[in-house]
Amino acid sequence: MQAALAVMAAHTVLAAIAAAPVPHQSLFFPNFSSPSSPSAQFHSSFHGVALKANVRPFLSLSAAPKPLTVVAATKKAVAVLKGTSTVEGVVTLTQDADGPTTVNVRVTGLTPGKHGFHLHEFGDTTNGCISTGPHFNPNGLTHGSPEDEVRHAGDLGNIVANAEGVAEATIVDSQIPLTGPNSVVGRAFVVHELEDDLGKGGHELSLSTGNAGGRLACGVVGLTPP
Ligand SMILES: [Cu+2]
Ligand SMILES: [Zn+2]
Repeated sequence: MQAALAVMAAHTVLAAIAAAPVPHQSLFFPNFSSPSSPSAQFHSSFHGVALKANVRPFLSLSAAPKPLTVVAATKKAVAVLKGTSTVEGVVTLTQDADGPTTVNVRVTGLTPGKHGFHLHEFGDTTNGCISTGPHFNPNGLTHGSPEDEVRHAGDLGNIVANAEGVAEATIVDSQIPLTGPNSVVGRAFVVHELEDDLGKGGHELSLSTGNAGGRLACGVVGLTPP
């Protein structure tokens, strides 16, 4: 047991040293090549006391700064919407720290009027937009409007196309973060054929999809440079 721990510790030190090479590096290699049978050579070349003294500073130095950097940064992401029709678009997402996410949408090729616009659960388009699954719904609620308490996180309501078939919108929403357990990075936007009834249409699909009809175009959310 002690031997196993010592080997693990040696690995940690080795990993840390690989990132910031020091003259002692060569001392470790004979042990690294046979980690399952720690040899006498290991103990004679490197004492337990010395290991402890080295491991702790390395761990605390390499672990602490990372989360701070990630939390403080502005996150940006993009989704390029494509489908089997002429409908296409670009959606950009920006989130400062843990504030709301701002979503800028431009979709072209639509019929004039309202079209349901959602974040669906999966970033999978292997079978077209259908494989993006249902609306992103981490809290297990029913379909609603973006303003409702009871809604899917992915419910972003409708975008409205003008007479030229172009829909442009800026949406600010707190339920579609770019970090954390409910991050939408890797999920997909879908623009629909019909208007989303926001859960209030009385159709059998109102409380699951808003009865928004077919999926015209979709795109997976991916991180972009800040
Ligand atoms: Cu949808
Ligand atoms: Zn929904």
